[in-house]
Amino acid sequence: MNYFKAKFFKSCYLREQLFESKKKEVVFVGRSNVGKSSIINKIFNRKHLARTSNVPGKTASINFYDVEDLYFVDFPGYGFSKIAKFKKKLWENLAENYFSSNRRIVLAILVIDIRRGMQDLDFEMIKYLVYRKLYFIVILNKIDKLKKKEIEENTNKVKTDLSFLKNIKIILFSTKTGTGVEELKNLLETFV
Ligand SMILES: Nc1nc2c(ncn2[C@@H]2O[C@H](COP(=O)(O)OP(=O)(O)OP(=O)(O)O)[C@@H](O)[C@H]2O)c(=O)[nH]1
Ligand SMILES: [Mg+2]
Repeated sequence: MNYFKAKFFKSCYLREQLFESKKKEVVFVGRSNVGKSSIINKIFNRKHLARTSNVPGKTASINFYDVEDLYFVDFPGYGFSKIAKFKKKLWENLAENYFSSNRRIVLAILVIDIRRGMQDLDFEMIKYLVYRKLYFIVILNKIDKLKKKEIEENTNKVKTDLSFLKNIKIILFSTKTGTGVEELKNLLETFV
């Protein structure tokens, strides 16, 4: 895939803005602040194409990026505090509409912060992806933040947590050091 050709396509805040698409889609989901948008930028080798921030909840819309025959779909993060219950509802509505519309979702990428591991909402997300019969992988991001031994321990914990799934693919990743980028790009090529 020629990532030089990656460009922003559309932002959808409301279900009415979702459009019919014939293209294959790769969708990034996960808690707020785990690094979904940063990973997309890393793949594209562009610093600021996808919006990132230190403030959780930066991505408020579903953002579509166009790369040749694929859309990369950057989801808003979940895991908002109780104060923002309305945001949770908004997220669920938009997500439900996205996933239940007739789209060619070839791959879902669940991003986890390796320091925090699998949280309740991540399990809910997985249940939902299974229910939707979507093929998905897990990225353990921010491995630059941990020592080698901690990476091993936390990875094993996630593997145990996910042992109910058969052959789930897990990629260790860091947008800071570039670990995992080639592995992810190689995988993406198989979906073109
Ligand atoms: N150390 C480190 N920081 C990272 C890594 N990836 C992302 N970050 C930082 O984590 C913060 C959140 O990154 P985003 O890419 O905005 O996260 P997001 O998952 O898109 O967040 P939402 O849009 O709120 O759901 C930013 O400050 C990034 O610089 C990583 O691999 N290592
Ligand atoms: Mg984001």
